[in-house]
Amino acid sequence: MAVPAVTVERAAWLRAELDRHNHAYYGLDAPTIPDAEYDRLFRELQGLEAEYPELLTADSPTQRVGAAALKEFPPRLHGVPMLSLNNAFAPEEVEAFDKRVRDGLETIAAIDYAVEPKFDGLAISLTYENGLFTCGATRGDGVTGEDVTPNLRTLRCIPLRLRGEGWPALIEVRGEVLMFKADFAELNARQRERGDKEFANPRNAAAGSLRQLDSKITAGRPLSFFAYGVGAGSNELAVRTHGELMDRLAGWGFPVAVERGVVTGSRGLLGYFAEIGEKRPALPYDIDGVVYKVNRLDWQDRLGFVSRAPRFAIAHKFPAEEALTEVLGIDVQVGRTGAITPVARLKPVFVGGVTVTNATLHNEDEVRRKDVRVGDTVIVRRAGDVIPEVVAIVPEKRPTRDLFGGEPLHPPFELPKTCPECGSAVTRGEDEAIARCTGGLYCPAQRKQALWHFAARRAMDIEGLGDKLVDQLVDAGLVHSPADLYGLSVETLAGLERMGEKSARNLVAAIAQSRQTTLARFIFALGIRNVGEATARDLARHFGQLEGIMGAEAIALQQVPDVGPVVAASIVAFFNESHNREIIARLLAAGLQWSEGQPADSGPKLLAGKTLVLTGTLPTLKRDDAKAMIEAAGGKVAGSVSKKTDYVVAGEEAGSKLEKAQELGVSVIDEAELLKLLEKGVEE
Ligand code: 9MJ
Repeated sequence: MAVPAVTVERAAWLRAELDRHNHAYYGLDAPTIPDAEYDRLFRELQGLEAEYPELLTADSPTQRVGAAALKEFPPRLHGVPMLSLNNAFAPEEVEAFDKRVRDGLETIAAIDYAVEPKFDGLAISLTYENGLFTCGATRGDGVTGEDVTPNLRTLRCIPLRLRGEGWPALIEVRGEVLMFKADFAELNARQRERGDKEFANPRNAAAGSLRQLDSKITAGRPLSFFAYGVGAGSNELAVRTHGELMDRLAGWGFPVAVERGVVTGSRGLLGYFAEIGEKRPALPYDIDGVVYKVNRLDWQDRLGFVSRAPRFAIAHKFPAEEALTEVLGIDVQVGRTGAITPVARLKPVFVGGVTVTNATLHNEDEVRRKDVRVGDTVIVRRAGDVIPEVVAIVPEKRPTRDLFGGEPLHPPFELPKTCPECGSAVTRGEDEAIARCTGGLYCPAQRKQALWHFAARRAMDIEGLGDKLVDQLVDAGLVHSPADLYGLSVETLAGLERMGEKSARNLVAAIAQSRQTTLARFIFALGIRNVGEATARDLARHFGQLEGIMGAEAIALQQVPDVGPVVAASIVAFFNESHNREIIARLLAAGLQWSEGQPADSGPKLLAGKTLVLTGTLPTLKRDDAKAMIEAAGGKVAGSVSKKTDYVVAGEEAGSKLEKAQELGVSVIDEAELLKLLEKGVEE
C-alpha cells in the first residue's frame, strides 16, 4: 500500500520539528517546548513509522532508542589518528610550551591561542558522510577504536544529520562524551534505589554507559557530548583559526564549550587557567584542566607533531582530585557536639595538590553503603578545599584470607557502642544519620573542642589559646569548662610544658581582655548546636540581652529571622541544661560583659541599602565587630569592591581593594567616619 502523500509530509515535518527541538535543547541550551510535548510528537512519528516502515530514515529521531545488543564492538580504523595531548602542570611548563611554539614558528611576537576547558570524559570520533551520521567510535589506541555507533545514536545532543551547509562529503568530528554532575547524581540515586551498583564519578559513569553492548541501556543513561575538533575532512573547511572551526561545529548543530576563548601569550594562558580554576566548582560538568591550541590553523600545520602529540597544543591540568591508596585503619572522631565520625587512616597519597593521610567516611550508613574495610584499596577525593573523602573501594583489590580468594581478611566496619574518648554510650536517634557520644562536657574530646571554639577568633578571641594548649589544660585537669579559664594564674600556666613566663603572662592578659565582648560573640562562643555566627548575631539583635534568650520559649525564638523549630529546640535544650546555666553564671561572675545590644526593631536602620567593603586593619574595631555593627544598621558588607559599593572602610595596610576603590571613584572612609555613619547615618 502506497503511503499517502500527507503522511509522508507529516513524517518529514515531525522529523524536522523534533530535530529542531533537540538542537535548541542540547546545542543551544535553550529549550523550546515542554518535554511532554516533545514526547507527544515523538510518539506520533513512531506510530507513523510503525504503520509505514518505508517512512523510516536513518536520521529519524526515533532511531535513538537503542538497537539489538551486540556480542562485541567491531574495530574502527580512524580516518585520521586521534591524538593525545602532552600535559603541563606548572606555570613554567606552560611558558616553556609557549617558547617552543614561538621558536618553532621563528617569531618573537606573542601568539594567539584558542583556550577551552578540558572535559573529563571519553574522547570519541563521529563520522558524517554527506551530512549523515554513519559511525561513531571510541579513541582506542588512537589509530583503531571501538565502533559504538548504536550507542552514540541514542545521545540526543549528537546530530544525526548536520545542520546548515559547507560540510565536506566526509568529516570526522572529534569531541568528548561525558555526564553532567547533576545527571550523575540522579543516575546514582536511581541505581541506589534499584540496588544496582553506583558509579564512583561522572567519568566512570559515562564510560560505563557508553561501553554497553546493549544500546538500550545506553539510551536510558544521561550522556552528553561536546565537540572540540575535526579529524578527516579538516583540509576542506576553509576556516583560518581554531576559533572559527568551533563556530562552524556549533553551526552544524554540535554542542561546544561556552567557556572557550582566545588569549595572547603565556600570560593570557595562565590568566585563563586561573579564571577557569575559579569557575570550576560551579561548572555543570567535571573538567581536569584546560587545553591551549595555537589559534591559526596554518601555524598548527607548520608546527606539526612529535610522536603522537601535537606541538601546537597542550593540556594544562589541575592537580588530580582523585587517587588510589590503601586504608590502614578506621577510627572514629568525636566532634564538639558529640557527633561520631568514622575516619579512614590512609597510606599517604598526593591528591588535589596536598598529601592526604585521613579521609572522612561521613557516618555509619556511608561506611556500610561503601563497605569500606581495613586493607581496602580506595579512591580518595580531595576537591578544592573540601575535606578529603573516600569515594569508593576497588572490590577486586580487597585482601582475602588466602591467595585464591575466598573470605575477606577483614570484617565489615562497626561503629563502637561506647565513645573511644570517654566510654559514654554512643546513641543514634531514629531518623538521624549521625551517632553521638552522650558524654557531653564530661567527654574530654567534646570539652576540648568546646574550649577551642570558645576561644576562637570569631568567638571570644583569646589570642594564644590554641588547640595544643587547650589539650594540655584539659589533660592536666586544670580546665573543665570555659569559666575555669578566667581563674588561671600566671604561675599555673608557666608550669606547663613549653610555656614560658612571658607567654603565660600574655595569655592571662588575653584572657582578661576577652572579658569585654559583644553579646553576639558570647552566644556564638557557647557552642549551642545549630547556632552559628549569623544566628548568634540575629539572636543578640532581636533580644538585646542574654536573659531574654535564656528565658525564651521555642515560639518566641522562632520570631528571629532564620530560626526554625530545629534551631529553636537546640537553644531551649541548651539553656534547660543546669550545668550550662551554671557555667554561664560563673562566666558572668568572672566579669564577662558587653554593652547590651539594641533590639533590632527599635534602632533606626541608618545604613539600609548601603554596601560597604572593609579592608586593612582598623585602629580599634575588630573586623567581625565592624561587620556586625554595619549589618545591625541594615547595611551589607561585601567581600570585593565594585561600582555598586557605597563605601570602602580602609584601615592600615589596606591593599588592592583600596586601589580598586580609587580606580572606580568609590568613597573611601576611615574607622572614625564609619562610626559617625553608624551614629548619624548617611547624608544624601
Ligand atoms: C578535551 N578533553 O576537552 C582536546 N579536549 O585536542 C579538548 N581534548 C584535544 N581538546 C586535540 N578541549 C586532541 C585532544
